[in-house]
Amino acid sequence: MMDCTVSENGEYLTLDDGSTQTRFHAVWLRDNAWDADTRSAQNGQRLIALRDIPQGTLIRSATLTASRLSVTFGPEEKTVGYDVNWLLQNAYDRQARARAGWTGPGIETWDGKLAERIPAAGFADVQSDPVALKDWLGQIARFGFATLTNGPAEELALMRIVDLFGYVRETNYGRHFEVRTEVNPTNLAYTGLGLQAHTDNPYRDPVPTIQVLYCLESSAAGGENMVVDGFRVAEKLRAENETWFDVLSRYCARFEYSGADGVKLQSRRPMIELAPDGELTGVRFNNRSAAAISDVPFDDMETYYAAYRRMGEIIDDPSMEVTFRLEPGDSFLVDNRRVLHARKGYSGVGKRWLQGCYADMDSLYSKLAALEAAVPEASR
Ligand code: NM2
Ligand code: OGA
Ligand code: ZN
Repeated sequence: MMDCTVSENGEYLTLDDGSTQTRFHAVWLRDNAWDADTRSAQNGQRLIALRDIPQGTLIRSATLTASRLSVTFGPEEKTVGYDVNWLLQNAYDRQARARAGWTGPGIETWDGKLAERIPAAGFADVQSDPVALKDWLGQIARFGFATLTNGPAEELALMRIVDLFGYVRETNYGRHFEVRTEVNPTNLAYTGLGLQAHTDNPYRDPVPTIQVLYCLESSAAGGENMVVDGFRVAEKLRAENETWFDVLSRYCARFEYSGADGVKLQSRRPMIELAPDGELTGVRFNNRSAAAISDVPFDDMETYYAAYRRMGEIIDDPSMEVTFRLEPGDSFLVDNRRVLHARKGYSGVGKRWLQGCYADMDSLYSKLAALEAAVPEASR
């Protein structure tokens, strides 16, 4: 039996299910009212601003009937109904996290052993089946990458992938770009060189949060792709040496690209990015585009370089990587804030040709959430 008590001064109330007490402040409850004067019935957007809620808002009374909580607020003398389950889902009565570098429950970090269960789907399935699409997007949210196989070996087929969940992020490289050996390459990606595992475009702010790479030809020897979980790399670095994790998250690195006429992209961001509450939100790592590091104080620079070196060693450790070879019609998508991608060098007879483009994770999460709401787990 759930029980509700209001604190003496009316500043908060407590829901008690017999084992857990969950407190909610008066101002928080009032701000999260869902009555027709507070929220638009058409689109759910909030109609009021905080200035419309009196400063000294308090709880006059609260009554619980089944899963409905009715709260009367003063000085407005306004009564609002709440779904208790909604309140518990949005509860915040917990201790602040002590340790930087945490990830939420929706994230599963991985190493090379993920090779046994590479997140994957078939091109035709995600195009035609919303459940298959939901599962594929869900794997990207959880693991930060997934492959998609057996698509058409047709130019611009990668756009049909982006169309499933979002929008292309156009850049100086175009709406899409051709990844193949060129005579005067404006980027080392457009050569047969191997590329160390990296995140793309760290010199951009914000970075594109998705990259899609789609294979059209792969008859040349070599050119396999590898992916590495940058979040697992950060966790490993932190476990080995907390100071190293700290310098890479506290100080900004710098990145730069000016390989084409009229382009001079520059950014100042840490290699390990944390939210203000310590959540691990991103990794930027790209040897080709790292600029002079000039934001680390002299006294910390040696430690910074030791940390940077070790981060690179962890990234290069074969036990951290998942390797696959794209055949024409195969593709993969990475969360470019998290998962690093690499390729082996290729040469000799035959050709290798990929098309790539950027997009963003916000619309992918949105599509995933909408599909989850439309195709509930239980109905599968
Ligand atoms: N390309 C493939 O971030 C990078 O510079 C990697 C990006 C040229 C769009 C290559
Ligand atoms: C890139 C890149 C990898 C590949 O274009 O950003 O990393 O497989 N390419 O060619
Ligand atoms: Zn790349």
